Amino acid sequence: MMVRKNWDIFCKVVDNFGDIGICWRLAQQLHHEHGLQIRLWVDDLDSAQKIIPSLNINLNQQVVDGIVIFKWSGADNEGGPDFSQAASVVIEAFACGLPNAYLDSMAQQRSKWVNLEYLSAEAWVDDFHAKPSPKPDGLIRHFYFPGFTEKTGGLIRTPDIFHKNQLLADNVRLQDDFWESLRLANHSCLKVSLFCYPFAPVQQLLNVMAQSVQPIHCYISDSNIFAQVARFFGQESIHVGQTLVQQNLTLHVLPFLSQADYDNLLAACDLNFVRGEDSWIRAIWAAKPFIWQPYIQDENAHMVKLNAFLDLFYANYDKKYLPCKAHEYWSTGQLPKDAFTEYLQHLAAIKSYTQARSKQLASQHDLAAKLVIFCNKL
Ligand code: TRH
Repeated sequence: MMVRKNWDIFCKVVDNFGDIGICWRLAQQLHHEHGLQIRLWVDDLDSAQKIIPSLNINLNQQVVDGIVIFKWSGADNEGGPDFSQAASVVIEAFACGLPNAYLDSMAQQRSKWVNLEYLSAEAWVDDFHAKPSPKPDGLIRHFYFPGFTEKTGGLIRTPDIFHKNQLLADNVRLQDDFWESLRLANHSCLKVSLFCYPFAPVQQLLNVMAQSVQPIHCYISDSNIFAQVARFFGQESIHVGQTLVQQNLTLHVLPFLSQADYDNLLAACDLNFVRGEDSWIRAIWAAKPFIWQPYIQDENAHMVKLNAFLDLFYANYDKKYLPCKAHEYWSTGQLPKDAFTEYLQHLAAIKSYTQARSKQLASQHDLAAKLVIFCNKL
């Protein structure tokens, strides 16, 4: 009988859904594609349940889709799970910290230790990726940086996702089925998905879309921008399932979608507003024009991250100023009508460029494959 290699992934939900969103994707890919036995340790099952709907938040240990999921408190072993059996490879997601009892066990088992960092397109990532940091007890913590160049740890991507998205984007019948699964018609008009942080100029965007010369349908999932959206439509609150209309804008309020359906939504729309880390990468694989809002950081570090990405992604686009301006406006809390209108006028060209650029990135080795090779070599 083949003995599966066992890996542990530790995840702390700092804020929102990106941390668990990425850890869950990675866990599934390592298990289903690379045949690894995965235990995923999560500190916040309530948030995790949004991403893993079948998760039972009352269980400290359970198996979902072949992944063993443990609840951990993030602190030490006091009345908590058994940390005495460290895995052969340990992924610490986003420097979440590991329990002392588990670190002791890692030292005894001589576990391989990888800290998975946040994604950035900044140039320094090439040099810092895969650097080791030896500890006095003999353990070595390795810094694994996802990234856009071959020198980094790659981008999280299952092998078929780019192709799957293209199929949906090119096939009206598949799109009809998708919209029908959401109990919506496949409207023949400009479709915009909107996922962003509450400090984005949501009302300005809705206003510009309402005044657009063409009909626009906008789709928002259950999220923390409901208050702004309600205010724009002159309502006290809005709820899932509602459709709201103002001038040329029709807005559909969707439930929080499964990760697979969120991928479908991005592939079925003409323009996607995304945020954080995971939806940003999904928008790249959807290969439709997108506007990314980075997670806000102290001292405007997120703007440095944003500009590094824009420089890298749109490096060869002759009208680079269009996506760059749109991103800058969106992340600095303003959206002049003229800038957005000009962006929309060039949407077809931006789409062609995005498709080619995304395809190129999808031809590189993905994060899970590179991570497995990296850990095997340690
Ligand atoms: O939720 P986020 O804001 O997460 C953020 C980022 O990861 C950020 O980098 C990190 O520092 C911070 O958390 C702590 O945005 P993100 O990364 O796009 O994650 C959202 C997840 O939710 C992603 O996996 C896609 C998923 N999603 C759905 O599954 N269904 C939906 O309907 C929507 C809107 C999102």
